Amino acid sequence: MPFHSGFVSILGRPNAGKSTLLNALVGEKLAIISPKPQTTRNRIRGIIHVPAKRGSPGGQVILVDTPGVHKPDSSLGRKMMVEVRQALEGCDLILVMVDVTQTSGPGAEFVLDMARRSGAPIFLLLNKIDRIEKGKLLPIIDQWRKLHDFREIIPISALKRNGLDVVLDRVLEALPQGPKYFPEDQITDQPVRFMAAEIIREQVLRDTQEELPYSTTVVVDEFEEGERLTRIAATIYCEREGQKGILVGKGGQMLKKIGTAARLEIEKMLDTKIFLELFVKVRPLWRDSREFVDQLDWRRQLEKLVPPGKP
Ligand SMILES: Nc1nc2c(ncn2[C@@H]2O[C@H](COP(=O)(O)OP(=O)(O)O)[C@@H](O)[C@H]2O)c(=O)[nH]1
Ligand SMILES: [Mg+2]
Repeated sequence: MPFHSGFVSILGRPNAGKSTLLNALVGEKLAIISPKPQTTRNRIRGIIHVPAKRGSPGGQVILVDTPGVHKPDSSLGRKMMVEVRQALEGCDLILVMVDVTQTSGPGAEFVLDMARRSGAPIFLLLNKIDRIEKGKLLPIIDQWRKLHDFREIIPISALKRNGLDVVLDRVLEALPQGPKYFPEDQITDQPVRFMAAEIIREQVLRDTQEELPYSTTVVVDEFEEGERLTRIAATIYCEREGQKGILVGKGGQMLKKIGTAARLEIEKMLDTKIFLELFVKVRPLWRDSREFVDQLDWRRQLEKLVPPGKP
């Protein structure tokens, strides 16, 4: 078998387990995870280098995690859906992922329609099988089979890492012959400063409830790599004074808790000591500001630093 490679987009409703699958297949934490819907806001590439085996030169899978498919009601939501569509453009294969503990409704059909329109072959991944009895799986498979003639239907548990070898094998088989798109030491295209911002946001998601997780975003303002220490200054934006009060907490306790947990995670990721400074700012209705939401896009931030076409 010659070297196979290509772009594979994971598509599904919020909370299906898409980011968990990306992290499990790449073997590194590239995307933040939470039980709260709309945790992922950008498309995230993870690169899987499949080593050569006897008789096969291996391959490369560029897996693209996407925000959950939903009806947007803000500029942020619309931007997230643009990210989803961009991930589908020109991809070689789509993994439609569903949570088998949820009943499939119009939302699921909408996801399937989006996948169909892209024209790429579609796998169906039935996720979270660790949460249902074995006997319940067959009827679910039958029900989906009626909706579309999937190239493959694979039951998995992204969390328990069940069925993932099968997914990777089948994905590689389905991909065309192709080049090594990325060098072997690269596992993502995300800049580390964006990953640091995401790790801070993950802590915010963990420690806050109700509207706050959805009303916050994190921007890394400074990222200075020193010999012994990397200094990071970041701002957590929220929409109202009351939210700022919660994020800072009594005597600054909440912010300290978020900062400490985030620092430890970033230290693990970068394998260096971190000095992390966190600020909280109120920016009313930022989710409805197209300009602000556009500024958050790290791909755009990079374009500003390096104009397209320039090395
Ligand atoms: N029980 C179980 N939970 C899972 C599985 N995969 C993901 N989850 C959980 O589902 C929630 C959403 O996961 P996430 O990957 O963020 O979903 P996404 O919104 O599709 O990216 C998290 O709490 C995960 O731990 C699975 O296979 N089994
Ligand atoms: Mg996600």
